[in-house]
Amino acid sequence: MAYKVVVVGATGSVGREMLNILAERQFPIAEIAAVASGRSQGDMIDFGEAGQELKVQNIEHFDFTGYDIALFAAGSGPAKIYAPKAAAAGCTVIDNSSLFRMDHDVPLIVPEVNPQAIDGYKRRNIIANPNCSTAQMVVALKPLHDAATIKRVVVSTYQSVSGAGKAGMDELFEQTRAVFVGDPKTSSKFTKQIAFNVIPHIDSFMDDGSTKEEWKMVVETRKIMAAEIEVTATCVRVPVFVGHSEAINIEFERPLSVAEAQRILREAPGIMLIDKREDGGYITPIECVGEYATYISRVRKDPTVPHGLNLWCVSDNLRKGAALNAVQIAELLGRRHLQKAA
Ligand code: 11C
Repeated sequence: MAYKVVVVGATGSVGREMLNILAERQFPIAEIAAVASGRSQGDMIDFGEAGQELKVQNIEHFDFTGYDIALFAAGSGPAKIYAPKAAAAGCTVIDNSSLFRMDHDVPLIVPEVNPQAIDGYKRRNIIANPNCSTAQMVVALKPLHDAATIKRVVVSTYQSVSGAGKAGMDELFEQTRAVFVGDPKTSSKFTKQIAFNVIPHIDSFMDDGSTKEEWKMVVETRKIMAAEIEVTATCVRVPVFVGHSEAINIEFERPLSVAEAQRILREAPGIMLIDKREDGGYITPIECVGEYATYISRVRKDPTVPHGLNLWCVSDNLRKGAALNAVQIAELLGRRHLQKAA
């Protein structure tokens, strides 16, 4: 069976990656449409290796009737208006924004972690894709949780500027150039200079002093994995173009040795363990760009609690953190549901 697929927000960084990944993974496509705001109407974007070009259509006039799957990467504003319209027209929405993630009748899916939860999609015909920093973390946590039950997670993130879109990448590039040539440095996307700096602030502030990015890591992890897990996060923007990194401290209910955790991670879906205790025997963000895997390094004991481990987790935030996960959800949807309906 092949599907009629729409990518909404097709001209943005994540939308383009969705198109790339659909082609790379040879997703069974009967027809594909690229949709974006009126500003991009008529633009041509590449699809696949065979030189196919898609003409961008205006979301305001797009009719979702007859399409099977819509991958939304347009942000919460357009998702609020157009996702329910698409869903009502019979097109299953996989939305990358934060808008629907915590709605109880919308499944929030990472296919390696909670594939069974996708069955609830029929209630609204909408499936939510998690925040990038949550997605890679739960891929790492899930197999360890199955082995020794996680009680508490303390995570510090090192998030690339591409999490803030093309404007974030442009700001890092421009500021870096300005530093070298002695031009004045301006910040508009980030609250402080990002070139040669780090900023402990992603998304808006909440009443308790945490940021929404930190809150998302807590509530999304609980929704995807287990409501009992305690999570506390500090999210930091770093001058890296692509690839989010996370230092994760995990406290378990039962003992789990470093060797056993490494064996479990080596065999777990979606994970590559690169963990040699020598110079360079670990992964850095620049090495994971364009890759599918979530990389784990630096697995070691935390001797300050009865059953604790520390690890380092890196992934391409535009891929596993967004576009790849969305396409994997589409594949799962096809396997579990759409073929049965055909
Ligand atoms: C960042 N994680 O790095 C954010 C981007 O809720 O989907 C994705 C925000 C979201 O800035």
